[in-house]
Amino acid sequence: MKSERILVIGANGQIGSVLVEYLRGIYGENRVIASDLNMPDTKPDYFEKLDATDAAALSAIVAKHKITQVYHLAAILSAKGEENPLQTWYINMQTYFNVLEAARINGVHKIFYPSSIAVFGDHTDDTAEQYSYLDPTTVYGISKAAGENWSNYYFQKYGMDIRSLRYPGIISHQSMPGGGTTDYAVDIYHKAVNGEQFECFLKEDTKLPMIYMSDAMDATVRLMEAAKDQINIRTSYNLAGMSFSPKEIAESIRKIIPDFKISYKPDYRQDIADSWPQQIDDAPARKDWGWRPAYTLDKMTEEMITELRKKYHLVKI
Ligand code: NAD
Ligand code: AKB
Repeated sequence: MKSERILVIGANGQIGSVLVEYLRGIYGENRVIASDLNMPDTKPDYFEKLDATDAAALSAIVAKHKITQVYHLAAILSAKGEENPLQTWYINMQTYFNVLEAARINGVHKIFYPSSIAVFGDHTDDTAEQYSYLDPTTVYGISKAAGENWSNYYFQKYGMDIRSLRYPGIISHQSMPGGGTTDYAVDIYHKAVNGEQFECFLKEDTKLPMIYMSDAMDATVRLMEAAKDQINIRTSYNLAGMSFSPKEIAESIRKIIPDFKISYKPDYRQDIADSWPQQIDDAPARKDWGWRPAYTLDKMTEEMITELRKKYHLVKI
């Protein structure tokens, strides 16, 4: 485990910025190379500036650092993706093809590919099973469904050890989301701790699958560290944390901030949310590699508010 050399692509994003630190805590600082389009202002060590649509540049970084595992996070998410569908398709697919080929050519041992609940569409029931029909309505969802199938193809054809999760909306205090339909569930906490009213772009009863960042990190590394014979799904595993509506998250916040106010002004993201399932059945992940989430909505709310109050210097630490 300690001899791994890991490349995280899209490391400046909501998940990447947390995942890099999480992986460094396990494998060691110098064994996790972060990369993204731009160097962060802090100019960190072990960072490579990379546009992952550039196949040669990506392959050179993999070879230079003798990379053994790649976590490929770079993508344009559901809401932002609809602004320029063809560009979204190009970025999401070309970067993944470049990762698959760089890994195949350079003998990378393992790849992590994040999929999403966005692969489900109008013909999925309220609860999405592992093998529910995939008819995504966004270009983002179409690219994720295609990516899942390419993962399985490279596993079948070349025996490459590619592992994947269908993440629900991820909620974090460490980082901000980057253009998804579930982003409201992070923004709402920032408004609440700052004593501001929140205007939600989804209707009050729109229930969606979500997960706390800490659970998402646990699931990701648990999947990547599982023995090869425990991995029976090579497209992508359903992953569930919790499910709630804007009204329910507001109620959870009011248990700590009683005068918190929310109003509703649905926009184009409502149609995207309506096409997604309300809940995820993740039985295969639980059975194959022992997945169990630790956070409920109220437990997450408590931690989000505590951590954001520290961040905004609203409490003495
Ligand atoms: P994000 O938008 O916050 O971050 C994506 C990062 O990718 C950004 O830092 C961006 O600069 C980088 N990037 C974009 N194009 C790139 C390119 N050509 N080359 C290199 N880097 C590039 O996204 P996130 O929320 O951190 O999501 C990470 C992955 O997890 C994505 O694939 C996303 O689809 C998936 N996912 C996220 C969620 C969620 O709720 N955050 C849920 C399901 C799946
Ligand atoms: C989005 O809303 O696009 C993402 C996701 C669920 O994939 N958070």
